[in-house]
Amino acid sequence: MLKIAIQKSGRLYDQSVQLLKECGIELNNGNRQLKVQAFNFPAEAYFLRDDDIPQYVCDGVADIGIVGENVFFEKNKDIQIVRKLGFGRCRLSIAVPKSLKYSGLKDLNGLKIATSYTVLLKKFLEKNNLKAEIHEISGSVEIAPGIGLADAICDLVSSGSTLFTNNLKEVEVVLNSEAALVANKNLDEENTKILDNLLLRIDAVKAAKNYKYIMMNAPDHQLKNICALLP
Ligand code: PRT
Ligand code: ZN
Repeated sequence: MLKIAIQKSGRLYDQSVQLLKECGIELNNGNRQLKVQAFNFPAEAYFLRDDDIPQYVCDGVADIGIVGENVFFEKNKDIQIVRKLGFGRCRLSIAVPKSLKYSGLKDLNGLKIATSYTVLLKKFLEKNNLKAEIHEISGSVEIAPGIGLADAICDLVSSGSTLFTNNLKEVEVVLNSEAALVANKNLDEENTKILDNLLLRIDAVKAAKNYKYIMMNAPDHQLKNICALLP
């Protein structure tokens, strides 16, 4: 029985459950239980906070899980990414007040940067030989400069509208991220087989989506050529 950890609510929940469904794995989580047995696949899902998933997978409480790469790299546990999943795309970026003149990385020296991603920010600063102060906060990072708590922030960005409404501008990308399937490194033989089966299904779902995308976007005159290439 493969134990799969999924975010219990939030941005990754819907697409995680949808992906499993497309793989033929139905979870009836109508009552939002913590643990749900799949109908038609030897798996059960655990619904957890995304931040806890790397630890649970590392400890073997869950065998695999779906988390953002941002969480995977920040938590830095001894687990592995076995597939990137193509949803939940965002970037971890440094942003400064719009009014601040920014001409390059060296302008970050001496700034106080608010973030929940202290591990990733520290690595980025070290890699670029920068001396900035990291101020850890757990939520509403984007308001930190406006209330005088910090000079800059390092937070997740997708559309950019949160930065815009808080009078901030994105100046450096620390990490590009998407949802990923992570796995314990010591699965037993039975669970390795079940995971291999799941990966085959995920790859088939992805291939079908790519194919549909090509078919929908190809100009008519090219469709004939594409069809000729199909098995
Ligand atoms: O309760 P739990 O701890 O499980 O959830 P959470 O509140 O920590 O996470 P959640 O549900 O907000 O995000 C889960 C994952 O979705 C993240 O770890 C990322 O991998 C991914 N993701 C993708 C995002 C975003 N896009 C995103 N835009 N996570 C957060 N945001 C936030 C960001 O922090 C900022 O506040 O959205 C705001 C910016 O969005 P834009 O569109 O205004 O730029
Ligand atoms: Zn979280």
